[in-house]
Amino acid sequence: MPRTVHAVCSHDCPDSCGILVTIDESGRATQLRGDPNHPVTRGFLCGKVAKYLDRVYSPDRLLYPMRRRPGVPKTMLPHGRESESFERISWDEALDTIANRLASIAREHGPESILPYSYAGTIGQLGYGSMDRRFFHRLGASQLDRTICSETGGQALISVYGRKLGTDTEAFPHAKLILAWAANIHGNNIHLWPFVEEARRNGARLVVLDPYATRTARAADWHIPINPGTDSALALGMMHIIVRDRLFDQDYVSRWTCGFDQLRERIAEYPPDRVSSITGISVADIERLTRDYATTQPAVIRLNYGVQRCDNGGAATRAIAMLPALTGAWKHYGGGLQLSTSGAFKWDSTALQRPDLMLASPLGREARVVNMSILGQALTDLREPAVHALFVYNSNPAAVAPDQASVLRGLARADLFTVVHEQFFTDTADYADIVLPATTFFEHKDIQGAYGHYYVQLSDQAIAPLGESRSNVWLFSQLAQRMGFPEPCFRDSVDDLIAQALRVDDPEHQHPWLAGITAETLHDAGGAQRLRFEDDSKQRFLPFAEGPFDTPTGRIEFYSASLAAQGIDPLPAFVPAPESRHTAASERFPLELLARKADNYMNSTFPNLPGHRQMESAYNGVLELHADDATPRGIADGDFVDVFNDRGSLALRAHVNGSVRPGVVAARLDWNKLSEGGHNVNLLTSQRLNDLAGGPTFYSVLVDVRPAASSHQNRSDLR
Ligand SMILES: Nc1nc2c(c(=O)[nH]1)N[C@H]1C(S)=C(S)[C@@H](COP(=O)(O)OP(=O)(O)OC[C@H]3O[C@@H](n4cnc5c(=O)[nH]c(N)nc54)[C@H](O)[C@@H]3O)O[C@H]1N2
Ligand SMILES: Nc1nc2c(c(=O)[nH]1)N[C@H]1C(S)=C(S)[C@@H](COP(=O)(O)OP(=O)(O)OC[C@H]3O[C@@H](n4cnc5c(=O)[nH]c(N)nc54)[C@H](O)[C@@H]3O)O[C@H]1N2
Ligand code: SF4
Ligand SMILES: [Mo]
Repeated sequence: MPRTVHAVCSHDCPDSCGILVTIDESGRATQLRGDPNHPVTRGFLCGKVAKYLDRVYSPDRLLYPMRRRPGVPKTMLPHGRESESFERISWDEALDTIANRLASIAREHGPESILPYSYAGTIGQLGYGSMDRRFFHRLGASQLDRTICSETGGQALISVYGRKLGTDTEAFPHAKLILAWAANIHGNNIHLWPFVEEARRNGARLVVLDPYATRTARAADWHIPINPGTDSALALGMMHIIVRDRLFDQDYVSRWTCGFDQLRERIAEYPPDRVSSITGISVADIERLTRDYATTQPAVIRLNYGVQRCDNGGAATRAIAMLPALTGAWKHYGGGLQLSTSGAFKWDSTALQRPDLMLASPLGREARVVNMSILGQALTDLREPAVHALFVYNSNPAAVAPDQASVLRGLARADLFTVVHEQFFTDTADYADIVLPATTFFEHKDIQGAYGHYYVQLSDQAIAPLGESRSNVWLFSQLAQRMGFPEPCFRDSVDDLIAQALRVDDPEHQHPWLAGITAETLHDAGGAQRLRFEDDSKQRFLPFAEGPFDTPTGRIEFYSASLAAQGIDPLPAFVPAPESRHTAASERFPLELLARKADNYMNSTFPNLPGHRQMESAYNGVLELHADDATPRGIADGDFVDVFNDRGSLALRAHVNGSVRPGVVAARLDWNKLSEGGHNVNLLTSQRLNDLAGGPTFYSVLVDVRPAASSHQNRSDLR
């Protein structure tokens, strides 16, 4: 008899879908579908994960450990022929080699010369950060500051509200106005869409603020294409009008916020005409948007992380986050703002990750911190303490990290010992000394929260690991034992770790929202349980309807003294990005590049699968630009072009279309080795960090475009 297992999609997506996997008698997964009982998944999956059997059972899966053959230089390898440069070894040999090399590197250069590099290949709690963190803490390795995605936005939200909470996805049908602000709902967050549609059937309007005409923007009632990197100015300008016209909620503001007087002074600097010239939005539209927003209740903002991938991104996120505090939108069910819901999941991450083990390491203190968004610098700066060993898992930095030329120069170092734990031969695996095979979420057990809903889920193991692939937990537990780490925590099982994450053995200190939730109750509930909010009997969770708030003042902070203490502007302001139309740099490189994600991939996950590649075929290797920029440069639709700045030159095909306005161009993430010329769009992005928490600036990039050099004209089409 076939059986069904509840798993959870562990890709880095707000939706964290519940998935039912059907398994036949032989133990093979034959089908998957969205869990019809999960209130947010609602029985459907996105296009990329609906085809997940193609990924799990791909003939290209890494199935056993390998090492680089002697004498083979570190460089990009031809797709499909990577294994020719590597030879198969046993797990025993792989683990021994790694343990010995890490030990000798730690002895010679100090343990901080070892750098773990991981991000969100899986967002399961155990796979994302548990045994791996214990291992690197005990080793005394450098700590990684995981800034590449959402740290700026998260810190910005916390600076205003103290916590990463937001409007419940299930409340959206009650909204009467929805602003999708830098939120590509169709592409990146599809399970919000049915709730948006329900709201619209109830009379709500959808307004999209995005420099790119996403499918969401095209389906909206109103698309406002804002100039990239200027959202702080728009939000400050909206607050200017709200205060000018006395449209703010006096009671909510005086009861729950602080810093209103300072804010009032700041917004005086943002009258509509100035904001219009910065943002490219007409004064009439700014006035109309603001009046709609401030006079409609419930009004909700779906803010996503697009705005904080700019130099001014921290301030922009702060300014936008202040809007519902000014209008009191939080009081209304269906109003407020959602950037992330992740702060509601109060896992015991100290127990999972054991930062105290750093003190038991040879270092005997907290290790130095390396910002993952400047990996290129970290690998190419050879002054001690330099990085001598790099351990990559849950990530593909050769493709996703900014300033790719610098990253690849670092990865190509013959003296750098690199281990890559992966499901596929990625752009990063090409540069490894040792490649280790990793499981997919079908093949291991985990527990997971979400950043787009409020359900805890258990992801059961659906099938046996393919080949010799092993989970992150298994790998780091084994390595710890080879290194001779005596602490019993390195022998904890997956079930032990799940219980620790939930604090099952310590109910007194369990957060009330997790009270009573265990692996068993999750199992009995069919895999998913809603967090146990107080007063949630009607499931009407209002995160910020009233205080006190978890900020230093206990109030919503328009003015942040703690930011001031860090030397950061305590109030949001518009500061133009060094690479933008507002600065002299645009005289040399006049076009603003959006180095985007692909709708049918997940960052750099999926482009190597033929079916997924086919779904994305209209955009693979494409530069989208406006006719006003193409025509004067002698570029026609379909022409090959070189897109360049001081960091590199990329060979793409021009698509002259209506997705971007004059002055803005767009291209999407792909694998380097599947791209013409061997580089993706991160060849053009920079290692400049933004204004808060050291985030990257993927969306503040200047380039120019010219017809491709003639030698490039006859190339074959993309693979
Ligand atoms: N299909 C798919 N889904 C994904 C991902 C994927 O790669 N593919 N990635 C996942 C990950 S890692 C994350 S973090 C989430 C992120 O989800 P989002 O934060 O939604 O991701 P982005 O696509 O970076 O940005 C959203 C939108 O912001 C717009 N934008 C860029 N610059 C600006 C600006 O200055 N102002 C404004 N107003 N808008 C701007 C972009 O054009 C884009 O349409 O999505 C996840 N889901
Ligand atoms: N130009 C540009 N660059 C970007 C972005 C952008 O919008 N534009 N977005 C940025 C953002 S928001 C993010 S989050 C980062 C994402 O960067 P990454 O977190 O590196 O994400 P992926 O590219 O999806 O790579 C994840 C890798 O983990 C592997 N993996 C999956 N599950 C497991 C597992 O259980 N164990 C192990 N060992 N490996 C596993 C997958 O096979 C995949 O190759 O990229 C950033 N880079
Ligand atoms: S990628 Fe997102 S939408 Fe797709 S199945 Fe996974 S969680 Fe759901
Ligand atoms: Mo991300």
